[in-house]
Formats: sequence, C-alpha cells, structure tokens
Amino acid sequence: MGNKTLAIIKPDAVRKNVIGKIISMITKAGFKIKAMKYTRITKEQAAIFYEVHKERPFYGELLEYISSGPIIPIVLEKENAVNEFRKLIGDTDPLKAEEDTIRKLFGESKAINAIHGSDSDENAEIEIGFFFSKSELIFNQ
Ligand code: IDP
Ligand code: MG
Repeated sequence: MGNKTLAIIKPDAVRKNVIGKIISMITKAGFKIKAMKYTRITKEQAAIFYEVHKERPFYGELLEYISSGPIIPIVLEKENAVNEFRKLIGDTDPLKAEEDTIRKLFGESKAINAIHGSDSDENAEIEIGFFFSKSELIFNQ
C-alpha cells in the first residue's frame, strides 16, 4: 500500500469559503500535508487530468466545472492514503455519502461534489505529478 494521495478542493468548495473546514477535517483524520497550492486549470488541462472519463456522458460538464474557478490540489501522506482518503470524502454522490464525510457535508450533487481523491496508488503518482514539480515535492522535510 502506498502512503500518498492527491486531494483537490474543487471550485464549488472554494467558492463556499469552506477551505479551512475541509483542511481541518483532513488533518484531524491524521493526514499530513506534503504540498499544497491555490491555482486553477484551463479546460484543456482538465481534459488531460480527466482523460480516463472522456467517453462518459458528463465529461464536458466535468471539464467546465473543474476549470470554473480556483482549486486547491494537496499532496497528502498517511498509511494506506488512497483508501483512507476515499473513506473520508465519501461516495461520489453526496446524497449517498456517509454522515460526516466531506462530500456529505459540502457537496451539492454528483457532479459538484467539493473534493477529489485519487482512486489508486498508480493514479495518485500520476495526479501528483500533474500538479507538482519534483522540486515542490520535498517529502523528506
Ligand atoms: P470520484 O471523483 O468519486 O472518483 P469518478 O467516477 O471518478 O468519481 O468521477 C470523477 C468526477 O466526475 C466526480 O468527482 C464528479 O465531479 C464527476 N461525475 C462523476 N459521475 C458523474 C455523473 O454521473 N454526472 C455528473 N458528474 C459526474
Ligand atoms: Mg475517480
């Protein structure tokens, strides 16, 4: 099991001004923040990040949404990080997410669901590399 995952606080959560609440939940759950930035991506960059979903009917909507405003990518560290973080964020659909999960508390809909979490160690590594350069990933400090 790997010990890193990529979180992204998505544009709806940034707009709602709940960044602090979400980061607090993440650190209370025992994750360490190893890198973080306040940024945004273009639709073209989003198309690369979400390429695995290009055949899905919601792809266009997803690209519009994730490029609609600032986002906060965060590299997190914890034992079994990918699975532990997926538990903390809850189901893709906030209506189906368990109580006290980030998506249950802050998500609006299956599309507009407040936060991203990598779905495998392999994708975590790819996604971390998408947002952070090697020099930004000073994991030993
Ligand atoms: P995940 O974020 O829980 O891993 P995925 O199936 O990988 O869910 O989908 C990626 C993102 O695409 C979701 O977080 C959500 O923003 C959006 N999405 C997923 N399913 C739907 C849908 O049925 N309608 C609209 N948007 C969706
Ligand atoms: Mg996914």
